[in-house]
Amino acid sequence: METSPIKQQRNLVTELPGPNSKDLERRRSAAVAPGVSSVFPVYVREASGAILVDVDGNSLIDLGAGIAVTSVGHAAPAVVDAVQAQIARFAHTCFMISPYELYVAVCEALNALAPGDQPKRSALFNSGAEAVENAVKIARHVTGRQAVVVFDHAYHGRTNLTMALTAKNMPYREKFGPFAPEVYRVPMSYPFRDPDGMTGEQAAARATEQIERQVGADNVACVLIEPIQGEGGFIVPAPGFLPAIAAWCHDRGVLLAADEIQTGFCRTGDWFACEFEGIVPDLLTTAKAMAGGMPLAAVTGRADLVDVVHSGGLGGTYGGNPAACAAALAAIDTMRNEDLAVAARDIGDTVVARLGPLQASYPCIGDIRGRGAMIALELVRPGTMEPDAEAAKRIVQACHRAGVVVLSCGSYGNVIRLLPPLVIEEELLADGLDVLAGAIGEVLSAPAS
Ligand code: PLZ
Repeated sequence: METSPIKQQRNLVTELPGPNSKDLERRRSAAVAPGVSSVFPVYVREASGAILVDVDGNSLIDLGAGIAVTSVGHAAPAVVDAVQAQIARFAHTCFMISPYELYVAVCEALNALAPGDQPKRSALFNSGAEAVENAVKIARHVTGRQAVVVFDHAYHGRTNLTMALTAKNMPYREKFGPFAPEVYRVPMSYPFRDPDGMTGEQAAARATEQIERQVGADNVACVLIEPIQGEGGFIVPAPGFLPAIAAWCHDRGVLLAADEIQTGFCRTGDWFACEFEGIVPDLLTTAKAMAGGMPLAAVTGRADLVDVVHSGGLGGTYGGNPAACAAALAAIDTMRNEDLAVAARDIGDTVVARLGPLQASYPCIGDIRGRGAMIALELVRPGTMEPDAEAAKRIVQACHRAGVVVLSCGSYGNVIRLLPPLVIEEELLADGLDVLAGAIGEVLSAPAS
């Protein structure tokens, strides 16, 4: 691996946020719509690997990767080179007007990597939400059916259709309706909160029985699911749940659309989380890590389905932007060459080995779960299942003050999640986890103020 220009070490030279960040925060509040918020007002000047350098010269450990985006690391050399070279050649033509090879090459790569051996086709877009919208467009067009089934705790985006698909009201949907129709929500398999001993098959039956009763299988275009839910709380369904849902879909002519926008591209220790239980979705949405930090998203699906949509039915001005495509090819190469799926598994093992033992000392840690480099802690009030969002918030804030960026998530806001760049160095990860463990000790031992 090339040596990075920025030292992969945490180093604080001011309190956080520092004076320059505070100045920028003042400018921001006069200029930026407050509806767009930031979890921690520390402004970034540059970044490399798993280190963010702020405008005051502090080096922070990034255990969030911009929400699972910079899996190949910040400023990954191959991505930087590819983007710079492409921008100098041409930045944009619009693929729908004058096409170019990079778009085709990204679709070829996606078709080869996506689960299943059947012929596939892909289309490229700008954001995860846009990819999800297009998966639904394709599913409805192909099946001639309208209903879309989604799950409790699901997150699929912030556009009008994807707000309807997303489960949580605050902050995503509050007063932003009316929402798109023909969206139906059913229970997810949530082993920590489901009745004791409920199997994946039983949880699937609970969901499919509700679909049949409330929607009617014949009306369903697709079942849309995150194989491991991201924003909803890193919820890993019980074994057997996804295969049973897939089988139900298959038997009823319902398309299975897997949203792997957060889980995809090595994050969970495989190229895609569906692979863990051998699920082959009919449609797959991807974004985030695919392009190493450049905005790019895709729908990849069975050729016999995707080919049904009429010419000109899908597209957009920027979808498959050349620089974003160049970045994607470089990021995918990096994942392959550096075996980042294996790196993700190693990260998961390290995180669980470090944080797992804390559960014995802190009964507030109700659950530690996830797969690969996608691990979370769910916090509850001791001896209960009652979510403790306040504790999660205080732990996250303590980490931030110490120069470690961790994120919370969860329908109840009580989950702390780790999504480090997959190239994070061992010592840096160990330091980040020590800070998190220290913050957990500090917050969970102290009485709530
Ligand atoms: N599907 C599974 O995780 C994006 C959203 C953060 P966009 N998740 C982070 C926020 O608060 O906006 C996401 C996802 C899954 C779809 C999306 C949407 O992807 O690129 O943010 O549109």
